Amino acid sequence: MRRRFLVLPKAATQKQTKSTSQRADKNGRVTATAAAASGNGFTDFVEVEEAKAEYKKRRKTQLGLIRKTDKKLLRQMLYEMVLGRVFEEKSAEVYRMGKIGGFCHLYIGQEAIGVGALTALEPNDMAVTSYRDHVQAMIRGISPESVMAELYGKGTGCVRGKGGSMHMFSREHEFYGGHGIVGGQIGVGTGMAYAAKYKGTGQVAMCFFGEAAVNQGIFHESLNMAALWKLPAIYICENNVYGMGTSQKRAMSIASVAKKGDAYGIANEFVDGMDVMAVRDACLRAIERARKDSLPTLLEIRAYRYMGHSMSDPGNYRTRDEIVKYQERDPIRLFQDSLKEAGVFTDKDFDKIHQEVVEVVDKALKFADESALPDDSELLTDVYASKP
Ligand SMILES: Cc1ncc(C[n+]2csc(CCOP(=O)(O)OP(=O)(O)O)c2C)c(N)n1
Ligand SMILES: [Mg+2]
Repeated sequence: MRRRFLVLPKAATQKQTKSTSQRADKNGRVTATAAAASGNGFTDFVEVEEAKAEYKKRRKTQLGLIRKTDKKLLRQMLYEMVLGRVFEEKSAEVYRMGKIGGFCHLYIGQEAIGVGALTALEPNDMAVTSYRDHVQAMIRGISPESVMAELYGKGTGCVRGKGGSMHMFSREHEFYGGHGIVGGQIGVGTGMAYAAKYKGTGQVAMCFFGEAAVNQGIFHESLNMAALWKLPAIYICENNVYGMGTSQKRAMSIASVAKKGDAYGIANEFVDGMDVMAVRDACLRAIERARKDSLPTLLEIRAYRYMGHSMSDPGNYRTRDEIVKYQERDPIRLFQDSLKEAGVFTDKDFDKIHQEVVEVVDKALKFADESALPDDSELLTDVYASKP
């Protein structure tokens, strides 16, 4: 029953590795010429080795955090991570069978970010994210059934089948999408934080976006306003190394996203996104800063996107070796190893969680399969367009 959790996207078939070991200078800057000179591949195995060494150094702290955390919560965190992984694997399978239409962006490899961050929030706090949203929607409490049904475009989906993969949403769960315009949700998240402050609700707003969104104007305008107006906003950059087929190293002049917070006087941290406890810890600090002092935080959380950008990605911009290298630090495996070492759970507990998850995902698939498409009468409801 034990699973290896190491999926490879079918498309990533290049075997040859063109290792560039291209490094940023101490300001995180990679020059365009250095990038160009490094050839086709942007594989940076050095980054993985550095992350391993850094993880080793704070291993004790990490085990300490686990021992201090409630066992029920630890179980929930692992459950959510495994659920995210299996749910997305199954989504890929049924997508290939033609059951899901349109775009479909999977979260495999990034589970520790969503789980570490969203389980640190209170239920009435707010969250907003990009199109890579299925797993985060479930962590916020939207049921796997209604997320899968939404993927299928069925009337029982959380957006009644009208949003699909990129637009999960639930007012009840304070989950405000699911946005397809890169960076668009950074403005929405800033507005959510502004609303919380204006109304004095005590909520904080957590806003997720990819590293490619950081080059957009909206990121800079939002951070400026959040600092100026002291908004309870937590900006989480999920740095998964790629924006579609473009490596961050080819697209960003100063590679450190976290440091960009300095330009606006915003507290910032770089976080290991393969370590769910490190993510949670950093988020708890940011949440406290937002809640108590009404101040924003920028977190750059580094993980790695195992699958293609979306289900239609040919994947010819990276090698299989590169993916396998990053998978040496698989977030689920790291967490399980730590939980075992800290004496919290055993292999038997892991098997039980995995079994539960498989049953939940099977149930979600059955529910989506058996649900009806939206009724014809829904055709013109909630549609924001006017007659010509
Ligand atoms: C404004 C805008 N420009 C371009 C696109 C096309 N596009 C969709 S996803 C994407 C890459 C985004 O990468 P990143 O922000 O790193 O997020 P990730 O997909 O890695 O989660 C691009 C360029 C878009 N949807 N919106
Ligand atoms: Mg990205």
